[in-house]
Amino acid sequence: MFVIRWVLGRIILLLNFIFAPKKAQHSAELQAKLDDLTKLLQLYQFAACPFCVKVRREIRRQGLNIKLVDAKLADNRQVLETQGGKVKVPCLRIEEGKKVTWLYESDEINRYFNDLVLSAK
Ligand SMILES: N[C@@H](CCC(=O)N[C@@H](CS)C(=O)NCC(=O)O)C(=O)O
Repeated sequence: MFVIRWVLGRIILLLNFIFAPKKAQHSAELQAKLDDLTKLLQLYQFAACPFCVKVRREIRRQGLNIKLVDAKLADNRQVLETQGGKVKVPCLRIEEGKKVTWLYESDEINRYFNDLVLSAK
């Protein structure tokens, strides 16, 4: 089972590499605005998880710079579990002032990024 999952994971990564979406090119002004809006966001993820790949592709498509956190690492995994509530990826950590929100579900995260880019334009 582990071997099958490992092989499938490598295939996903290879296909993602070959068919990488085009990264959006924004004006310097818009990019600076987006970088400011996203500087406190962190995406907890696994490299070869298909749902994480889906979100990373959207990040690239939207031309965003989001910090990726490897949830396979024990320390990060524990933070995700204790603060987010469950070990499920992708999960977006959103820090706004003193408030921290943990957003699960790839579709929700992609919608969040979409809305963020629209609001910055
Ligand atoms: N519906 C979720 C599916 C996420 C999902 O199943 N992620 C898997 C990794 S590919 C996971 O975190 N599994 C660990 C677990 O469920 O404990 C999404 O679209 O984000």
